[in-house]
Amino acid sequence: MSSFVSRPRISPRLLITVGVALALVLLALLPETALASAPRPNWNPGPPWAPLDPKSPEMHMISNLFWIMLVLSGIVFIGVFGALIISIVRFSAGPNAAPGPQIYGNRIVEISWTAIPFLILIGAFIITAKYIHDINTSQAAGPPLNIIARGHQWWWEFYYPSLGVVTANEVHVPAGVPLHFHVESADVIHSFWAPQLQRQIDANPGQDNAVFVTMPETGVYGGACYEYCGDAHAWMKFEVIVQTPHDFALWVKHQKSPPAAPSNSLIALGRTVFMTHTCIKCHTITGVPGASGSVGPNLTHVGSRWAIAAGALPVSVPTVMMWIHDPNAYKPGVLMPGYPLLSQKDLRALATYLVSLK
Ligand code: HEC
Ligand SMILES: [Cu+2]
Repeated sequence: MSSFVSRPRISPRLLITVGVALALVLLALLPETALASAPRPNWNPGPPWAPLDPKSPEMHMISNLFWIMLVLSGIVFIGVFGALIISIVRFSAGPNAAPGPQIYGNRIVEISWTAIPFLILIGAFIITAKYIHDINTSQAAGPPLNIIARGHQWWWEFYYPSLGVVTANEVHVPAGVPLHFHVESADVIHSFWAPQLQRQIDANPGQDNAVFVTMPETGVYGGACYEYCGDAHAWMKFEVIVQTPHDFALWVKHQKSPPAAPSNSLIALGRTVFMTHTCIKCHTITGVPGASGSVGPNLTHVGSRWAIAAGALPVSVPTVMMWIHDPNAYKPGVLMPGYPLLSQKDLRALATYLVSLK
């Protein structure tokens, strides 16, 4: 007993370990605080329980399945722990009690505790299989709108083959129309998920993974990549913009039209700066000679988007300037080089031009 009492209350070793751990945590947070000073656009993937606040019939099924499983396992949990607690309270013997009767086997008990879990699991399996089948099959009538959602390190490309429209990090869809997302990848494995719309689905290179969904109402829903895919994985967000069919048709018409000619000399200078730098090797702008690269997002209407760089910065002249100057500062690991040697004048003209591409 005495050796126990004379022990120091807190060992120096413990203090050092805790100190080192705290220092490491603070160090790890440093780049976070540095990054947090950048302005970030609004992005709303719904509440943390978004899958339980479904906005599509498909997501409703998934959330129903969750509740069914929760109730089923809740009943089992309460049953097992109830029996356990009752047994402990009612049948506990005191320290000096005589040994209880020695019995071996009880056919009814053994058959029931094998059969009941078996039946519960078979039931759960059948319900799950039915729901999996239903959410992976188009439930809506009518021809679907096909949309290719291609993951890139670290942004999403959305391409509408039947409409000839391509955009990045935001996907416009008409309400009430069945959608068929073809989820693909240009490089590594990503995962496509808008929590209030449908299930998560892997984006694998060389594979066309289907997601079917019909959005009954208009609204804006956030989504992101949910499979770690490299440095900037956390900045791989997108928005789903559900519009009335009329608004959607207007959007499509606008996206298909080439951008307006530069309306002032600053914008004209910006266009020239764009054309005479390596930007055109990686980016496409319809109507700009030589600008047909596909390494980065299509910039034809970049000024109309909710954000640049998959949510890393909002769209404005100062933020686009910051981005071009040093993209890595706002999206570490990004696959676009910085242009620190551009003059302030050229940089401002370039950003003004890009933001004007509505
Ligand atoms: C080596 C290829 C490459 C070059 C060269 C390049 N970019 Fe990029 N750019 C990218 C990639 C890749 C992205 C996507 C970054 C991300 O979101 O992860 C991007 C993103 C952007 C974006 C954001 C677009 C959006 O919708 O998110 C803008 C604006 C942009 N680049 C402008 C430029 C300009 C201006 C130049 C020339 C001064 C340039 N880029 C040169 C590859 C390049
Ligand atoms: Cu990812």
